[in-house]
Amino acid sequence: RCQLHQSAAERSAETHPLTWRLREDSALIGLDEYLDKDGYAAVRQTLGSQSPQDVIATVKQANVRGRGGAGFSAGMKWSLTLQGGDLPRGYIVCNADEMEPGTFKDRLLLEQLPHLLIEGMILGGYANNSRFGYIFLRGEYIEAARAVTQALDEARAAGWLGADIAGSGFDFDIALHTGAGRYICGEETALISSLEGKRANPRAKPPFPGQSGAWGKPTVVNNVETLCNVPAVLRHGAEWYQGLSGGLSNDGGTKLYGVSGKVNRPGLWELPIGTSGRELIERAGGMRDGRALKTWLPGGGSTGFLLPEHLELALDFDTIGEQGSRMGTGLLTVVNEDQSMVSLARNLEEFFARESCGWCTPCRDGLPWTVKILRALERGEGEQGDIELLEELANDLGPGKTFCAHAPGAAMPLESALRYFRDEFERGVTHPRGAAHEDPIPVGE
Ligand code: L3W
Repeated sequence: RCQLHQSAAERSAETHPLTWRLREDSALIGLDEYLDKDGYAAVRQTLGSQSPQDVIATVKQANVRGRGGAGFSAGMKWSLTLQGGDLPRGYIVCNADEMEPGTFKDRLLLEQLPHLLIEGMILGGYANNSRFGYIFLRGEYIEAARAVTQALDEARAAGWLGADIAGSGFDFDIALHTGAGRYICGEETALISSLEGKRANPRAKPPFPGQSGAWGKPTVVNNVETLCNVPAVLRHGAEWYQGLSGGLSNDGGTKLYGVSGKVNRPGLWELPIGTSGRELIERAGGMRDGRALKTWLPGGGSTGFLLPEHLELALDFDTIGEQGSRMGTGLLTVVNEDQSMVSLARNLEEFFARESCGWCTPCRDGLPWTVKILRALERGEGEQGDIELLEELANDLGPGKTFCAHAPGAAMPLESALRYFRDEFERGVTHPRGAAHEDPIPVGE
C-alpha cells in the first residue's frame, strides 16, 4: 500500500484537507466512515444554495492550481468551459492515469479515500453543468479500481450519485474507465481519444477540451488531487484555503508531496504548498548511506533536474518554473553522487521513447535517436559532435513543435542534465570506459 508518513495526530481537518480522514492502517474509508467525518457535507451545503457560477468564483478565488503537473488554474478552466452552448454542457473527467515516473500520490487518494474524489467530481459536475463524469484510471491500479468501484456503488445506493442528489434537483453519475497501460493516455486529449474508444493519439489544442472534448462536447479534465481539494474549498471558503500555504507561496492550499530515490524513508506527506525540497528530504530521513545529494527532479521524469543549491526554494509552480524546470507533480526523485547522469538520462529517454504515440515526427524519431546516442556515450563509444547533437535534439523536442507536451516533457531532464553535468557526457566521447560510472543505478530502482 501507498504510505503517508504523517500520523493521525499530526493531521487535522483545519490543516490537511486531503488526508485528515486517512487511517493509520491505510484502510479504505468506506461511506459510513466518510459520512462520520464530514463526508458529502460540501455537496449538501453547495448544491441548490449556490449557483454554478458561485462555485466557480470560489474555486478561482482559492487559486486551486492543477495538481497533474501543469498548475493551470482549476477555476479558470471551469469558467472557460461554461462559455456558450446548451445545457447540460458535456462531461467532467478525472485524470487518474497516474504514470509519471516517480509519482505515486493519486494512488493514495484513490485507494484510501475514493469518496473524496467522488464528492469533488459531483461539485465539479455541478459547476460545469455536466450530468456525467468519467474516472479514467491507470489499468495497473487494481487496488484503486476495487476501492473506486466499491465507493461508486455505495454512493449510488445512498443517493449521492444518480437523480436529484441530496434533494437538490441535480442529476449526476460517474463511470469508471480503466486504461490499457499507456503513459500517453494521461495527456488530456489522448485520454479523451482513448475514452471514445479510439487510438490514444493526442489532438492539437486549441480547441481545448473545455471547448470541444469527449464526443465533441465541452469536457473538463482535472487531476485526482485537484478534484480532491474542491470539497474543502467549498466547505471552508477560498480565504481559508489560500491561508493553508502559510505565506510560503502565492498558490493556495496544501500539496501532496513525495520523495523517492536515494533517501532513507521514501513516502508521501501533505504539507503547505511552497514547502522546500530541503524539508522534504529531511522528512524522508535524509540521504541513504550517508552519500551526498547530487541532483533531484522536483516532480516526475518530465521535469528538469535541479541542484542542491535549489533545495531552499519554495516548491510551487512559479518558483520552480523560474529555474528552467517545473514543479510537475511535486514528488521528488533524489539522485546521489554515485549515480551517472548519462545513465539516468538514458533511462528516462528510453521510457519516453517507448511511450511516444508516434503521431508527430520529432517525438517518434527524435526520442529513439537520443537513446541511441546516450547508449553510445554510456559505453564510451560517443563520437565528436554527439553532445551538440543531443542539445539540438533537446531543442527540437521542445515546446511548440509537437501536438502535445510529451516530447517537451522528455526534453526537460535531457536539457538540464546536459546543462548542469556536461562533463559526464563529455567523458562518453573521450573516456575509454564510457560516461557511465561503474555501477549506474537507473531512476526508479
Ligand atoms: C483553456 C486555455 N484551457 C491551458 C488547460 C489545458 C490543460 C491544462 C494544462 O501537460 C504537463 C506535461 C506533463 N484555455 C488553456 C487551457 N489550458 N491553456 O490547462 O495545460 P498545459 O498545456 O499547460 O499542460 P498539459 O498539456 O496538460 C501537463 C507534465 O505535466 N507532467 C505530467 C504528469 C503526469 C501525471 C500522471 O502521470 N498522472 O501527473 C509532470 O510534470 O509532462 O508537460 O488541461 O487544457 N487557454
